[in-house]
Amino acid sequence: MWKERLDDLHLPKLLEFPNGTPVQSAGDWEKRRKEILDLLCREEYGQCLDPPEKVSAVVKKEDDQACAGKVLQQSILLSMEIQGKPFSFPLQVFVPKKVANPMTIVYLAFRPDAPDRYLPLEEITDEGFAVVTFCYQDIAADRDDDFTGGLAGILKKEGGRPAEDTGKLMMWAFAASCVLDYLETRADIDLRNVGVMGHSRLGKTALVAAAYDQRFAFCFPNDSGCSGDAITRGKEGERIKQITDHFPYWFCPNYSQYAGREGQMPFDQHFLVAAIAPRYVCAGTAVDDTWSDPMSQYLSYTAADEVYRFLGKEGFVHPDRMPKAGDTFQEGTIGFHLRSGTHFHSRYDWQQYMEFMKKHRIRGRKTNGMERLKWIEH
Ligand code: GTR
Repeated sequence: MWKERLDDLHLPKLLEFPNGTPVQSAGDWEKRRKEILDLLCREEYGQCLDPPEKVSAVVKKEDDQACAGKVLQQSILLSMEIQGKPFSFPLQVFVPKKVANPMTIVYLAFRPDAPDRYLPLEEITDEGFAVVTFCYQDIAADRDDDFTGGLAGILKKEGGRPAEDTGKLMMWAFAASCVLDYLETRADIDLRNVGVMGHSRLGKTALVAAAYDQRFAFCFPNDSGCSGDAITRGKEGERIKQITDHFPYWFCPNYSQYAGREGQMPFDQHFLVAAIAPRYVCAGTAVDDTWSDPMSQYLSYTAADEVYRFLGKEGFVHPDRMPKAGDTFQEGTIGFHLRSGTHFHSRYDWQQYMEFMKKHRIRGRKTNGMERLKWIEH
């Protein structure tokens, strides 16, 4: 049973300060949440970045007849200043014409192509969603380049990486927030209902983006697994040793010290999920994605649930058992599905996420120019 499995893991507590004082009010939780985000910066993802300066956007190409005339497509170059240095990256915007004020998905993409095997663009816009997408490689290369290019080059420190140095997952997440800065200047999308989505390493990134930026009302991590939504303690498949051996640059150098010492981590991945509360998160995984370990992913949502409930939300509504193929749980603030098949961002996953977003759409006046929340105060 899920409850016994969770108890056996002896996870670090979410609703308790390090000195043992319980979290008792919403104000306490805000403090605790900051502590959690700070901890995840120091131990796992590396320091987060301050909002950029001087953000500007130029429409480079526009086609108001995309997808058989149903969609407005724009290629945009987003420019900004980071630590006094210029940085820019391209993004693609797709707004369905048939819907006024569409809900919007910021999609972190492996490739600049749209559509793409993971991004069935026409189906998504036909469902009435706007899509804003950028290729993560345009932010910082996904390889061990000694932090020489893109945003990594700008942030590079002299004399090697400090223990809490910003990892690339955090850089990609930062870019998603910059996209949201830009979206706030547009009048044609529903800013109350913006979700951030990605698959696998970009599923991990989507979680980081939503945890640190409260303007994302929805988060959709697909097959995010190790160092994403899967509880690390007792995890099958990929573990910290493998992920930090292969992809040390995704994380801060501190993280690798926990390889083989998972039980000593002052956190686990339910901290990342809980930092999104009380906002919506809906995750997907696949039975044959044993590298991600669907059961450990599920456990993380069952563990984060207590924070949602503490904040007066429904949390994770699920049956009193471990999940099986074909399960979809969408009633609560936390959604989860387990499909058959392998590691992939499939049409089926997209359908579940769009269904969830429609079901939980936040109603009310469109708020343009919302305050940009700081990622974290040090
Ligand atoms: C794997 C990695 C996983 C996952 C995956 C992906 O090699 O070990 O954690 O991120 O890549 O992004 O496709």
